[in-house]
Amino acid sequence: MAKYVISDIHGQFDMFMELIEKIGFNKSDELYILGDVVDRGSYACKTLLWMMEHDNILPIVGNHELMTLPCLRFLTKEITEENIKLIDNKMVEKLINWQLSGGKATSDEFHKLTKDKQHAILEYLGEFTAYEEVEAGGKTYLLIHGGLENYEPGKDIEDYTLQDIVWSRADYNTRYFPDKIVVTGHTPTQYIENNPRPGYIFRKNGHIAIDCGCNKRNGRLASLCLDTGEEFYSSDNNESDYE
Ligand SMILES: [Mn+2]
Repeated sequence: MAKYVISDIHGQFDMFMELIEKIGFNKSDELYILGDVVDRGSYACKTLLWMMEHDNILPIVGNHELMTLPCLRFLTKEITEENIKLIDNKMVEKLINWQLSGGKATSDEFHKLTKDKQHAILEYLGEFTAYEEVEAGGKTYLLIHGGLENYEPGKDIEDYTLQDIVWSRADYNTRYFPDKIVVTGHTPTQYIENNPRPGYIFRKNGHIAIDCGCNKRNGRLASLCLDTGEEFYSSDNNESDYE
């Protein structure tokens, strides 16, 4: 039995399946998904439906889930007088932001599904947790999507807001906890300054960054085994960049 992490799948179902095979994922393993399953790529719903069938997959929320869930909930409402009143500026702004962030792919796929599957996906997205803390290979790992905005040494993880955890960028120059390694997605390692291996897993100062930019041309999806530190990669993305 082993514990694995994967982050920022962004609708790349084939890369996800490739990694699942590479790590030999089975029933006794645990796989933590660090958010941003949805948007940009074409198969976010297919990925979510596959994840839902495995109760040893533990999803953590990313900023794209935070954008997607209220929009999909809104778009599945019937057009009634009461629901039309919900179309205020805030809702319109949410829909626009989501569309600008690659939401169209998710929305298009979602609306081809049966009502039952749509309902199951909305429910599942609502169950993603803010963070997970796990022990593996004699180490303690804190798994979050983004970073720790408003960081203070000794501050308990419970005292950060969801916005702090999900939307901010990790500060790789700051060791957040003396006794814990923080594993994050959200920032493709291609964008980390002075990274000697852009597009591959990055480790520094008690940080491990695992988003290897699978939606980018020449990017890939990564998985890390927390027990052994072994890295696994999908094949490279040969399609055009998604930004
Ligand atoms: Mn993100």
